[in-house]
Amino acid sequence: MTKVITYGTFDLLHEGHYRLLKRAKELGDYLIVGVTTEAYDKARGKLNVVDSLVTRIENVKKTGFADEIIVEESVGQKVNDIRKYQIDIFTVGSDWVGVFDYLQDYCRVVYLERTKNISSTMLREQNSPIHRVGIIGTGRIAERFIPEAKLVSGVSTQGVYNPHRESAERFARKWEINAYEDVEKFYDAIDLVYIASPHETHYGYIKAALEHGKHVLCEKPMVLQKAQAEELYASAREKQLVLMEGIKTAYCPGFHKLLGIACSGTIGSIRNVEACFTKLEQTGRRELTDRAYGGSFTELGSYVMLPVLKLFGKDYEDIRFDSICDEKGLDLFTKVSLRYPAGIATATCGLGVKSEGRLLVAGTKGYIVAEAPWWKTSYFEVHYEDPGRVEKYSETFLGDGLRYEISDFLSLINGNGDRAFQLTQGESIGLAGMMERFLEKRVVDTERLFRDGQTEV
Ligand code: C2G
Repeated sequence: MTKVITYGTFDLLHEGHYRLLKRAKELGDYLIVGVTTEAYDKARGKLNVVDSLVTRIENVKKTGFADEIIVEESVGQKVNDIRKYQIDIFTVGSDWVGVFDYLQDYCRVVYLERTKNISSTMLREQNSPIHRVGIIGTGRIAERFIPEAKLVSGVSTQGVYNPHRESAERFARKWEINAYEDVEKFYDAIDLVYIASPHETHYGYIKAALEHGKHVLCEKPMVLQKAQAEELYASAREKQLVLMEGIKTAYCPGFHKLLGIACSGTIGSIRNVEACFTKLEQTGRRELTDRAYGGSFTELGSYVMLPVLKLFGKDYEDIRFDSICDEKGLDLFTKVSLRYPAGIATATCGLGVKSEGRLLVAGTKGYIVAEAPWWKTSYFEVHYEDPGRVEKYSETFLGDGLRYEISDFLSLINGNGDRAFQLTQGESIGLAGMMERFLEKRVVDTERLFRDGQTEV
């Protein structure tokens, strides 16, 4: 008798799970299915699991393919189970290719092809359907999205759209999803859109996605003009769709904890915020070659402006941008100085100048400091006048962190979720306004640069 084992969460059971179990059963005579516990899913960083363990076991049972169902509680359990149940074949979907090769010392390992097309609801009684995601853009950020989305239960990446067929196909092959060059077919196959195309294309794509009735998660900077942001949010509201700007820091638990402490009065009234994020970029990259929309502020400004907007709001009295630019007029380093009625702030970012990346929030009783990479907030300290008194805070930041924003996006779509510290629409509009002011100034400065032959503006 050939004994087969497979494992999974099997949340909101869908065709992908069903087909996997069917083919797993066909590999042998006896199929054991391991269903993960809530605690194990939490430990491996899976968010948003909706169904209870009991419901998930029931759903696996209903498929009729499992001869035996066991519970998976920890990371090392697979080897023990394979020995204990004298397993011949371990199988799992091809989205895990390579990960379980180490089990080859104990049994045969078979990766079954992942199911690319799933419908939004498989079980009729299911209240929460699976949201099928379509990605627009095939660049580096889009690459990061897929493994992170896999760790958010309730979403399935269905396909990618890129008007350049070859890019779409290359990307789709790598991630085992569908490639679309026909935009209508793309929209027919999905429920929500993740936009990770070049900045200046966001506005057009968001508009079209909303017109097709899709919820939108768009990478920062969402748009580069205030009026565009206002128009898009109004359109989303009118169509009862969710439009969300993806600045990953804004959705991660450590940053929320930091904001909570800053707003609690522990450090008194906040008077100064300083945020810095620099990342030396290779020459030749779009960020340093795109004269119209590249540069450090469009690339990193959203991160450094985020704590300023969160702590002081969007109604500044004065804003000033100072940049160091390259010979093409692209900013390699930008410092934004803001004055508010009760405080001051500086937000600094760089692609061609390295500095100490830190977030400092100074108040009348103490200060909070988070060192780089504070934008993936996992640790910060609170200091007071007495140098011996230091409070230390840690929080998990899992993987690349996109899972938090995807999870929050789903919460918004499902009409729930704690919105205390996430990015608000008003802040997102405020950011678009800053991008607009910055780019207007840069155009003027660049013209002057070329007129005067200067390199610094
Ligand atoms: N699957 C699939 N096609 C999809 C979605 C999922 O073939 N469109 C497969 C997965 O590859 C996995 C199984 O269905 O083999 C269960 O998927 P999940 O419930 O998402 O569980 P997962 O996180 O993949 O658990 O120990 C846990 C296992 O290692 C994998």
